[in-house]
Amino acid sequence: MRDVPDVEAYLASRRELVDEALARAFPKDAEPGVLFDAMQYSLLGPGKRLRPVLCLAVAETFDVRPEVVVPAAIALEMVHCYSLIHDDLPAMDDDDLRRGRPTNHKVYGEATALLAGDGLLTHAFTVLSRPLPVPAERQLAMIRALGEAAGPFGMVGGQQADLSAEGTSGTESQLEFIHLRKTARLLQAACVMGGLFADLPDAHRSALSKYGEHLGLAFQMMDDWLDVTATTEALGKTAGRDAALDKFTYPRLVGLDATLERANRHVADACRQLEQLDVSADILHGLAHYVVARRH
Ligand code: GRG
Repeated sequence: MRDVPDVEAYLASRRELVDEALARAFPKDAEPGVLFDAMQYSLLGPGKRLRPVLCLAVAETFDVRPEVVVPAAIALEMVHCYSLIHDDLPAMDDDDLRRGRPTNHKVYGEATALLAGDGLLTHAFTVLSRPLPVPAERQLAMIRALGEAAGPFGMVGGQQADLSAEGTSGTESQLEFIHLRKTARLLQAACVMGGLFADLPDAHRSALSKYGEHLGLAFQMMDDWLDVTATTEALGKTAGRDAALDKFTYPRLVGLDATLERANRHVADACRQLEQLDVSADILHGLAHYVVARRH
């Protein structure tokens, strides 16, 4: 029987590594001060750090030292954090609470929140393009993976589709179109980028990419499920927001139980991909299960 890895301990230790690197990402005296304050207010807030941890975990599965992976890990968190800041803006989901604290625009105003998001998005690519101890073509592939996941074929496209679907209903494949882009692509990119730190055959890269996609779809289903079942205190963001905005979600389309069942199916599919790798991938199994076990 497979040993159950201590995923909580792994998450805690790698979050610490990521948090330390994020805290060092910008010089203390950078100007204009208000912009850097706004960027760091959101970036250093208490997030789960799932995208950077996934990137580290994939690389470590192939014996890459985590310290080497840190620039890619923090670039992922910067892109994620930008998306949260913009997602919370009045023109988007108009939310007051994120990571248990007032949203960026509530503290710094809309214009600075927009710029803080822009600053994090663009700086992520500066960080990721600094010299790394990997062949240039693999580093270029990392930059491309992050750009594709964040851009119009990924998160930005998913956000537009999500906004356009408010107040409507549709088919399950239309909902999957949104979730794939809005959420899964960035989690998938985290896995692909982690794999690019190692010299792997194409079959392994493809398995890691599919693992990330299934995990990402499960993650967004759980996000929808938690929005209905968890409290604002547990989530650190306003619970019930999807219903308030009349969002097109899995609980609305198929109900709570079927949402959970589909999320578990994607986790099983994600784990099946790991069988293609020639190494033991216990932490990656554990992280896939964490996605459905999490309660915030
Ligand atoms: C370009 C103006 C402009 C806006 C784009 C791309 C975008 C805004 C928004 C992305 C859509 C988005 C926020 C999707 C939701 C993904 C999701 C479930 C986020 C929550 O992730 P967690 O739970 O958050 O990992 P923490 O706080 O733990 O990091």
